[in-house]
Amino acid sequence: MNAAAKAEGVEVTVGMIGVPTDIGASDRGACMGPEALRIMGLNEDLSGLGHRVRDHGDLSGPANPQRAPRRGLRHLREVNAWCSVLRDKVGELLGAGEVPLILGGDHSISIGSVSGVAAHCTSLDKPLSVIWLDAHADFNTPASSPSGNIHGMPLAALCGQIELEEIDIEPGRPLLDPTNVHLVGIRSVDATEKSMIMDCGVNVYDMRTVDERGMVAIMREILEAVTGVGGHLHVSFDVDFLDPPIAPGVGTTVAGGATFREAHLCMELIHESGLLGSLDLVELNPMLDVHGQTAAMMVDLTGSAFGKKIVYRPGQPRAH
Ligand SMILES: [Mn+2]
Repeated sequence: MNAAAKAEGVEVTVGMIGVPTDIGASDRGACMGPEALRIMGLNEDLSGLGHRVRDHGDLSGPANPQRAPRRGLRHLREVNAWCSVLRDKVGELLGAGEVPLILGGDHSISIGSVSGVAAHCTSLDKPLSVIWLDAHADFNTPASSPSGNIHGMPLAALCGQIELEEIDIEPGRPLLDPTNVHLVGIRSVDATEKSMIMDCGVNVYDMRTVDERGMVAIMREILEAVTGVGGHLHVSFDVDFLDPPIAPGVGTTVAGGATFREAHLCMELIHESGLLGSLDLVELNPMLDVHGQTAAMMVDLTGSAFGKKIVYRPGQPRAH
């Protein structure tokens, strides 16, 4: 790393944590996501950008019993077990000054990662903003979800719409202020979710908005809002945010997602903001991937989020 980059202070210690589970999904296979990301060179790419990378290995938790939902929730006890261990681990890494990079795992694990970030922020009296990149709103509840799969519910849970006491989400006390949540790329939203996200005050940038205004304009607006709030930025990146032809390795593809360049722009702008404090990479399913292309895409996009650029422009932070 050169002195100029050091002066700009862009190098960070990235704390990688694997969460190998598909407990919250209907399709099996996301439990292999962390290993696919490692094999595709995530650690090497981030180290190559000048960052210090600590791979904390995989967390362990219950196996997938493949049971039917109970009271509208499938595998609640197992989801809670994974999420509580992840919550504690994320808190530990943030306490050590690392940028947690959470390798899922299906999206239910974000209940744990964001809970850990939220607890850390509460202890420091820091506000928390979240950018949620997804094809879906992930705002289902046990009453509205036809499947009971918890990977369709994490944002609702984090915004206090579901009582999951066992992972310390107290009824009526949301961990996330919905007005500090920015939901980008959605294009498949259930009827009850539509009213809930709007009533809750979540900032919604659906694909129609991305089409009309462009990724740059909306990301600048979001990052300006996050800057205004101050505090910590967590990004939760679901593979299905991406357009299926460039990212087939996910169980819940929806046509019309973010293109290769839109996704890279999104990550590059997040990096340039200097705000990124923690990142989830979720729902990569190597069983559904084609020659590892989705894993490679996620590794490449993570590089962009941590400072990889085509060329370096004057006045912008350089990673190395
Ligand atoms: Mn999701």
